[in-house]
Amino acid sequence: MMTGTPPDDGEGDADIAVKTKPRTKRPPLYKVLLLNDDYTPMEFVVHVLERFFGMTHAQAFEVMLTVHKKGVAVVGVFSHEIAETKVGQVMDFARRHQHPLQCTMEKE
Ligand code: TYC
Repeated sequence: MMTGTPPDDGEGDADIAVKTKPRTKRPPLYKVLLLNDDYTPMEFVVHVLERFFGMTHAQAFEVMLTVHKKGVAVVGVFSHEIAETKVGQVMDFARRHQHPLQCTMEKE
C-alpha cells in the first residue's frame, strides 16, 4: 500500500519550465466526388463542373468522361465548409433539373 508523500528528490519545482512544441494544426481536407449514373446527360455534368468547380470546357469534358468510364472521380479538394457547400450546390442543381446526379465528400 502507498501512503503519505513520495520521498523528496531535492530538486524542487520552483524553476521548472515545461516546454510544449508550438504545433500548428492544418485543417483536414475533403475530396469532393462525383458519381456516375445512367441518366444524367453528359452535357449537364460538363456544365456542373464548369459552373461549380471552375473548370474549362475541355477539363470538364475530360473529368466527366472519367466519371462515366470509371464510376467516380475526385473533382476537387477543399476545407470541410467549402466541400459541404459544393456538394450542396451540385445536389440542389441536379435535383432542380430532375437528374439523379450524386455528389459526395470524404476526408482525404
Ligand atoms: N453516364 C451518363 C450518361 O451516359 C453520363 C454521366 C457522367 C452521368 C458523369 C453522371 O457523374 C456523371 N449519360
